[in-house]
Amino acid sequence: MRLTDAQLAQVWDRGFAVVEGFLDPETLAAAQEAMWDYYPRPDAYFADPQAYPKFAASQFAGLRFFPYVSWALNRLPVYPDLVDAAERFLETQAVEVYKVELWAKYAGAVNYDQPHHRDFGNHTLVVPRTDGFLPQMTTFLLLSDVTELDGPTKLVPLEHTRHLPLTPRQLPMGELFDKEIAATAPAGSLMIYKTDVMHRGSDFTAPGRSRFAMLVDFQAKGYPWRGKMSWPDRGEWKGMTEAMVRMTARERDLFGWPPPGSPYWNAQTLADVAVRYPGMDMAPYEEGVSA
Ligand SMILES: O=C(O)CCC(=O)C(=O)O
Repeated sequence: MRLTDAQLAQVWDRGFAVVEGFLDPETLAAAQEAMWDYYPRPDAYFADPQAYPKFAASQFAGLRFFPYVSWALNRLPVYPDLVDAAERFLETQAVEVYKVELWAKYAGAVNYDQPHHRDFGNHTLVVPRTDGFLPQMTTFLLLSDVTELDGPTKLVPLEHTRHLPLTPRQLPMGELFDKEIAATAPAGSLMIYKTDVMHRGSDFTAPGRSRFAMLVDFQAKGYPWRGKMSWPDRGEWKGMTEAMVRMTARERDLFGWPPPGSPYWNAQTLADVAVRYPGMDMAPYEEGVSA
């Protein structure tokens, strides 16, 4: 679903927006099925939580990082309406994906409650500009229904925090809990928020519940003090070759791949990249390259 201008304006004004019905049903169903390559289905987990001790190691033990073994997951970060939202929010076509995480949480594995914090600490070496120049766009694609019982993200509208200094990024536990809004929404919804927004993970409030989401973050290209993941570092991870082959030239560009017309492309690189990525359509990169 294409975001409306009003929804994007809400991210600016309030700091976050929740868009229900964002993913189309086919994309959502395929991604949900593909998650079980990484995680136990809730029935299996809750039948014997002791069989999955790794989820008890920390709140972050359920994180799995891009790329994934299936296209059904790898295509989510380049979902056209998500890229469209990023281009419009960041006000440039020169955008990049700088983080992709899949996150599973299971009730009782660990206490998922967090204090309110701003995310910029590990998204930039400096601080966000408070006038909105060069924002980053952080998102959660909900892959399971998130009710009040399911550990929803809780966010504080900017009107309550604009006066607070950017540092320290974290408030004492309990502070601003009276101002927070729970991002409850059905599977397939999108939550967008800015990196200066106070928010927190919350714990499940009933047993036998689970929460699954993919977090995809975007920024304008060209500012090396910002970022989180290095895609070349994951070049040999399972799934990366298929992901790059199946993406369009535009979608690869979101991961830093040289675009059509880049001086990188010559007869040698066209031939050798085709060998590294069997099946890739190299035609977009051939223009202007002499044989
Ligand atoms: O999982 C969530 O709902 C939010 C987590 C969060 O804010 C964090 O770990 O920084």
